[in-house]
Amino acid sequence: MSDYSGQQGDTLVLEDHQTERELKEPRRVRVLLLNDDYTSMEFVVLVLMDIFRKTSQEATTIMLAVHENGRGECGVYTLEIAETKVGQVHSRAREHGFPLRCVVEDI
Ligand code: TYC
Repeated sequence: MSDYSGQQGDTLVLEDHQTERELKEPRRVRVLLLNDDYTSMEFVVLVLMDIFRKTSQEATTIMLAVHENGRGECGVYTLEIAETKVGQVHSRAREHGFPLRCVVEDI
């Protein structure tokens, strides 16, 4: 939260609780998929293709990495887009009765 506190010539004056960087560039975060024992591999590949716009090959590689390592990166997005994608993954998984989890992580 920050207040825009004025303009002095061409200089934008900020309250000290918001940095200039935050005003210029939205916060970017990493979206991770987490492994579990119940979600089917086929479903994870479809999620990666539909929600994260991966090709079939990319999706398969990411799914296998998550299966092996416990977690894996789906992409880097603005916080708002990342949170939307996490919600889409969880809705889709629950519709199909899978416990698939997806989280946002600071870069
Ligand atoms: N471990 C799952 C299985 O063996 C597959 C899986 C991969 C599940 C990635 C979740 O994010 C995941 N069916």
